[in-house]
Amino acid sequence: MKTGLVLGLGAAFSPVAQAFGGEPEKRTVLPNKRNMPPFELPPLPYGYNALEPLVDTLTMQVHHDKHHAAYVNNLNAALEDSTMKGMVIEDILRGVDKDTKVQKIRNNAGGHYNHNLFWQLMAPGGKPIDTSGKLFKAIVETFGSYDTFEKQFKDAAKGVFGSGWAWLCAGPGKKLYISQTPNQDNPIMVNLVDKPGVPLLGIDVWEHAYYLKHQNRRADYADAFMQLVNWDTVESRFSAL
Ligand code: MN3
Repeated sequence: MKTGLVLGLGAAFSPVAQAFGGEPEKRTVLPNKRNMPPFELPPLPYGYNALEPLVDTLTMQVHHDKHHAAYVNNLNAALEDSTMKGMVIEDILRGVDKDTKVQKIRNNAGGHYNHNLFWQLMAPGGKPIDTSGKLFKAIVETFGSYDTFEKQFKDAAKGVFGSGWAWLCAGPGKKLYISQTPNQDNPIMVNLVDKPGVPLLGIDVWEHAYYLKHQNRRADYADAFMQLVNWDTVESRFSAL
């Protein structure tokens, strides 16, 4: 596994790799089996009902067991006849582009990576940001205040047209920025996004993430999500860069 990571993440040419720096094994975003092929559906890090009442049990069951599972299965199937077979997930994400021949890999690799991250970005009751930590300092430096950041992040979530994600990312030099991606694209897809970077925090704004509870009220869901954020995860991702 270690060899694979070193080989896979030694792509010093990409802005994402540059943003990581440090020891090769530290460059991976999620250093564990779920990033290595064949890809597997990770268990939720908490119970289906653990995020109630902000995110309901049925939504979590369907979202994880059906939607995320489908991305994993479809990704493994799409890789069967691909030169990308055997790559770690980050390299697949860096490799996809607009070519329709990699459309299925693009959609499902993004779907797997994004959801794998998404589950870890929430915790029952949320875990508050450490106001004495480096991430908080960087947020205040970049956005002026934490509240301004949160407003801009929620505005980005509300502003995604159709299905997609809003992100807090770190670009080269660990510079923070907020972005949006359509469908299951993400900021690691250097051939597809204007500003590539490392996703630190991401909100899934596909209707499957919130419609049963919040119906058309995406803003309510974004408010709920912010109460559930596991800032320990976000901080550790930022620290690892
Ligand atoms: Mn989803």
